[in-house]
Amino acid sequence: MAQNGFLKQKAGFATIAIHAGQEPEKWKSAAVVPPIVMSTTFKQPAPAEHTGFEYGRSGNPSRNTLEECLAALEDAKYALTFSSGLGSTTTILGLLNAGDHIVSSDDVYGGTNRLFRAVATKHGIDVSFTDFTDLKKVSNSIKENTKLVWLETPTNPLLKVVDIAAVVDIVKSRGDIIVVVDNTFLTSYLQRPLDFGADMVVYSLTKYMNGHSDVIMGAVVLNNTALEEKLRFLQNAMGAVPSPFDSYLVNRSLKTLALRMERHKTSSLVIAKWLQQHPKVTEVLHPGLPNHPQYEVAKKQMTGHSGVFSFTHSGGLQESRRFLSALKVFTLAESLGGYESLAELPSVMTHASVPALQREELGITDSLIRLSVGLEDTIDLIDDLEQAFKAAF
Ligand code: P1T
Repeated sequence: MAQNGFLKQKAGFATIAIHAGQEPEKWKSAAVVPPIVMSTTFKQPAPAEHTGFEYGRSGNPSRNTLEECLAALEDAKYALTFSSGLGSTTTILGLLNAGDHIVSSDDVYGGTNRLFRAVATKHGIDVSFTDFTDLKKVSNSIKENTKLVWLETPTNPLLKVVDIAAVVDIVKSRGDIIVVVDNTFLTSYLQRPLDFGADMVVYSLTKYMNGHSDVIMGAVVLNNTALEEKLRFLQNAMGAVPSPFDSYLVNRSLKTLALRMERHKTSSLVIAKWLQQHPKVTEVLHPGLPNHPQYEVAKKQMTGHSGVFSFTHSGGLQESRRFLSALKVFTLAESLGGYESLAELPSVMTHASVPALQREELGITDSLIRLSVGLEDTIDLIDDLEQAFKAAF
C-alpha cells in the first residue's frame, strides 16, 4: 500500500479507506477528522520557498488527504483528483499531441464519446471506436500513431465486460501505448485495473466513490512516475481541480464505500433476477448473471458487481416514457452510484449525444432502460418496478 505513517502494514480495504492519509498527527490540531482547508494561498517563509503548499490550484491539504487515500485503496503510488470525471479525461488528453490516435471502446459514457469525437478531433487527435469484447477488433484498430487506448468495463450503458489483461497484452505488444481503464462502475473495491497491467485508472468520483449524489469530481490513479509527473504538471497547468470542501466530502464518503458496495451488489442482483422472470422484459444486462456473455471474464477480474445495470422490454419509446414517469421510489434522472435509486433512458438522456447510427449499431435503443440500484429496501424497489410496468403496458 502507499506509504502511510498510520498504517505500517497491509490492511484490508475498509481499514485503508478509514485510515490511509488520515493520521491526526499531520495536523497541528491532531484532528481525527481531516479539516477542510479553504485557504487558496499559503504563507511562504522566503520568496520562492514554501513548506509544502503555495497556491491552492497546485495543492491543498484537504485534496492531498483525499488523493493519498484514493491511491492507498488500490495499492497505487499516486492519485490525482479533478473537477469532474470528464475533467480527468480532458487532462489525460493533454498528454497527447496533434496527429496522435486514440482507440476507445465503442460503448462508453456519452460524455466521453462526445469529448473524444467533438473536442479531441478539433485538436488534431484521431479517434476510433471499437468493440473491446472482440480482441481481434482491438488489435486491428491500433495504428502507428496510436498513443492511448481507453476502455470502460463494464461499459455504460450496455454492461459489456472487457478482458483488461488480454487488451493490455495486445496493446503493449504494439508499442508504447497508454492503457486507461474507466473504473467508475465498479470502484477500487470491486476491480483493480492496475493489477491487470493498465497504466491508469480513471474515476468519475461523482458516482459510487462519493456515493451521495452531492459532488462532481474525478480522479486518476496510477503507478508510473513519469506519467504522474506529466499529469501533475497538467493538473496545475490546465486547472481542472476540485474544491477543498468537495475533497472533504469524497474523503468522508470513502469510509463507507465497502459497506455501500456490498448492499448495491446484493440488491441489484436480486432485482436483476426478478426482472429476468418478468413477462415484459426481453433481456437483462447484468455481469453478475451467469448468462451474461462475458460472465467468465467478469469472474476473473471483478470481485463483484455494482448496482448499475440495464434491461430491455418488449415495448418502445412510449412504454419507456410511461414506465419511467410512473416510478416513485426510483428517481428518473441521469447519473448513478448514489444511495438513492435512479432510472433513465440512455437513448434520449445520457447517450443522446452519441450519433444515432452508432447508438443503433450498439443496441442503445428506446427500449433499453438503465437502473442504478441504491440502498433502499429491495422489496420497495421491486414493488415500484412492478407498479411502473403495470402503468406502462
Ligand atoms: O460526470 P462526470 O463526473 O464528469 O463523469 C463522467 C463519467 C465518466 N465515466 C463514466 C463511466 C461515467 O458514467 C461518467 C458520467 N456518467 C453519467 C453522468 C451517467 O449518467 O452515465
